[in-house]
Amino acid sequence: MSREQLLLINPRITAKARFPLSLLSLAGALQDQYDCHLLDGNLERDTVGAAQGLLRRKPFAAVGVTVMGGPQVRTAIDVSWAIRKAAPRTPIVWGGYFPTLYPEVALNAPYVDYVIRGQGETTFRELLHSGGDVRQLERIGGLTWTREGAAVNNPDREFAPPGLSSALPYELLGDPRRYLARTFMGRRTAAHQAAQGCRFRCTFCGVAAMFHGATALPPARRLDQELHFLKHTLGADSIQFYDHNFFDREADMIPILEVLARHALPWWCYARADALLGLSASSWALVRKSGLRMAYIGAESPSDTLLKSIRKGTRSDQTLAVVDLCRRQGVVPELSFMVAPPEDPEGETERTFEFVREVKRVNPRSEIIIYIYTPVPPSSLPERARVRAASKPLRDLTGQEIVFPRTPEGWTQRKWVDYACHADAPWMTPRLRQRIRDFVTVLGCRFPTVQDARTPAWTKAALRALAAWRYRFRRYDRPWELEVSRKLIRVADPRVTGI
Ligand code: B12
Ligand code: SF4
Repeated sequence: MSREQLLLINPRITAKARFPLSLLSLAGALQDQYDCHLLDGNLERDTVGAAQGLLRRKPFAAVGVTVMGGPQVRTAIDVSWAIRKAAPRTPIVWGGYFPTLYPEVALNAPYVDYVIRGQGETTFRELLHSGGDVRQLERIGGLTWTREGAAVNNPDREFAPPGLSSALPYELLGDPRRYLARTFMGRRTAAHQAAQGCRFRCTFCGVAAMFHGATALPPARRLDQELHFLKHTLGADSIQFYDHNFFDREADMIPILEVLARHALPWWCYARADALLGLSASSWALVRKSGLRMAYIGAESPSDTLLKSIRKGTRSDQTLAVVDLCRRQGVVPELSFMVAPPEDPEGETERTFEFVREVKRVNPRSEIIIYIYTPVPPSSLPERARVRAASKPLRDLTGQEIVFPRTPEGWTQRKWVDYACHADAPWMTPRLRQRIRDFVTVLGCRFPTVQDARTPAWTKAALRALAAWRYRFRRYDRPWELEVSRKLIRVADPRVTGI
């Protein structure tokens, strides 16, 4: 009997293609029963044409599309429409962060038949097995579907550790070496995710909405095999770990750090200040040996009240302590801050700027990423936080309650793309927007990022010198000379490129 075919698509989001891990994870879990075809829009510029070509050649049991809020919603719509037209009876399934956070919005489109919330492997398999039978659909955890014209959100699926029996099916990508990229860490950096989930539930974070405070670390042996493959078979010379929060409980981390220390591939990861501060000297020795180059730490805010209200679980003194610790351990801390929250956008932003200066005093090598605070929808929050958020609806500058788009098309409008990318919010004044832009420009020129491997050292030195007086005297406003220089040099922005 011939096997059924599945088409899995990563619509275009960037020209800097990294392993499409969501598609690889799904294919790895489903390929025992289905022939999986992966289409990565980051490499295949004509994703629509390629998808239509595949659908003309053979019938597919379903098409799965991974969608992240922001610029990917547009390309996901385009490819889904094209599939609907080319093969109207083929079910189209959306999964990933956008449909998980906004399931009813995603389903509110003629080219989306099912939405899978959270981890996709088991839900997708059960959906494929159901054959669309209503009684079976009702029982599938994590599925959002349509019954008699109305959206039905089945209960969430329990978190499950990812399948560990087989390695990711890199061979489905054609030549996987195309995904190794030049970064500040090496000439052939590979992207990898070792653990799944995060045990914290910060209320502003899409990861908490996806995993509900659960996490699973990989067995050390499995990580060893994966790194061995990436290093020796593919030739990777450094690793960017996509784990939501790499450092979990120390006792569980030691075998993992030992594996990393053995492979000694320079690496980058997301981490929390409290976890790094809590590591013992012997674990830090392993971290140093392993070659950790940079840790991306969500500092979020200098305000302990705000940190408490978003359930971050860390304090501003820990942020300062961790940048100092990183300095001593030879790791670059990359701190992200969320400015302009709706309660006090201007005040909080100015306080953050001052705090950033303090961070730079403690450790000038700290990298700083400034985002705008744009909360996730209340419906994705745990019960108590949901009630609190719903009682204080977000308002725009005129005091009107903010109405979020109800269709995927609505989320492609510039202002909502910016909202999803934490680049703008409806409660910000034009003056504040400009102020943040100016500060980021001055800071970025005064302290050029080490992640920009392209710009020559002498150019960075020139930018530094040009920006020095503005930074010193806090003259951030209208740094036109820096903007012109940066445009000429085309400096990279880590907020967008993700190293
Ligand atoms: C790689 C990455 C990117 C890449 C693009 C990846 C791509 N699609 O080609 C780049 C760097 C371009 C990127 C950009 C952005 N990203 Co991004 N990104 C990631 C990262 C680090 C890894 C994604 C990944 O591969 N995960 C590993 C796989 C295995 O997990 P997964 O994707 O979640 O897939 C599982 C489920 O989601 C589900 N699933 C996913 N897709 C599908 C599809 C189907 C059909 C089904 C059934 C199930 C399913 O099943 C999978 C297996 O269980 C994540 C963090 C993370 N660790 O996930 C952030 C993350 C997804 N990004 C995020 C964001 C916000 C962005 C931006 C929109 C904004 C920003 N400022 O960063 C930008 C866009 C900026 C711009 N202007 O382009 C947030 C999303 C949170 C949210 N609120 O939506 C995350 C979680 C980072 C974070 N901690 O905040 N990103
Ligand atoms: S902000 Fe970090 S620690 Fe908090 S839930 Fe998200 S990934 Fe976890």
